[in-house]
Amino acid sequence: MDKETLLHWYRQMVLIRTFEQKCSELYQQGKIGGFLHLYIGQEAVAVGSINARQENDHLITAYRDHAHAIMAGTDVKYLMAEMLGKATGISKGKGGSMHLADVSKNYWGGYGIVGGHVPLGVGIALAEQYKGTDSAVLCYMGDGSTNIGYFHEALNLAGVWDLPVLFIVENNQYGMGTAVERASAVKTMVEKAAAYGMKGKQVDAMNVFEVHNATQKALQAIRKGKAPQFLEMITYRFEGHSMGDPLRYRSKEEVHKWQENDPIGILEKHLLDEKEATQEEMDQIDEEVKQEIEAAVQFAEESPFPALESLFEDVYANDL
Ligand SMILES: Cc1ncc(C[n+]2csc(CCOP(=O)(O)OP(=O)(O)O)c2C)c(N)n1
Ligand SMILES: [Mg+2]
Repeated sequence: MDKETLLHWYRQMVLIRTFEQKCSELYQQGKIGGFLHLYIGQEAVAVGSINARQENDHLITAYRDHAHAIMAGTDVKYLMAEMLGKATGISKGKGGSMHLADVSKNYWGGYGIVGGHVPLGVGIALAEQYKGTDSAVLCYMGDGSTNIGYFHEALNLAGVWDLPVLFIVENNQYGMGTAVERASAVKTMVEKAAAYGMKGKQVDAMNVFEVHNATQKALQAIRKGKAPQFLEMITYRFEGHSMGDPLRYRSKEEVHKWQENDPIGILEKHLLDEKEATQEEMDQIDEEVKQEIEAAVQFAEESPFPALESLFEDVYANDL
């Protein structure tokens, strides 16, 4: 992998984290309302997997959706404006944190009902199969959604019809404050794929290279007609479920253990050890990203709120 690509990945990971740290600050200032679910700690999943997609592949996810939007290629200024509920936001200020979507980039959003988007991902895959394209769907979800009926119905249908969909479970060890083993009858999420005739793999998802490699292979298999596929990304969220989560359900030692494997730290160490980049080059990227985020905040703050008359616009789609 060339230096340019590696530094590009580094920039993407830092952009996601800096965006979210800024959102946390703006939330505490009361400038972002509603719920805010941070992705900090899970960056290697979105960066590694979405860098393995073809441009005509689709993305769909749950409410922890900022990173996927950034990786889809949406300008952070439209995302920041959406966070602040402004009319210039990517969902015209009416979606907010949980409903980022950019169909021009094949990014179908951001859904708040746990597991509710999984059948939608399968539906998009059915449309592509029907049209005879080589597009696949990368359908992301949390570990908690694998205990929901939608998940099982959607996987079954995808299995029956051999649909081009890659199910990506981001196992961050918790669904709200409930540890995975307290909510799931089987220990690993990947076991659930077997019930629907699907190949699956567990991935060390603190390592962006592992994620990229596994996703690339799974997408290749899908395009060769061995659809669908399933990946369980083993990861961790460093912050609470949403804002104001006192985190009483996990120990400091546990958090510390995972933080030692910070996905950005792992990439940084790789770049330094392999002499792919210098600390100065990475510091320079950090600074550029900081400025990009500041400019996005300024754009968002200066933008107007949606007009009252726009309340009933975009409620139904007339034609797509
Ligand atoms: C159908 C449904 N049930 C319950 C909720 C409340 N809820 C919101 S997030 C969440 C936890 C989901 O955990 P997981 O799927 O692991 O995703 P994570 O938050 O860890 O990314 C729950 C139970 C909901 N939004 N939708
Ligand atoms: Mg979870």
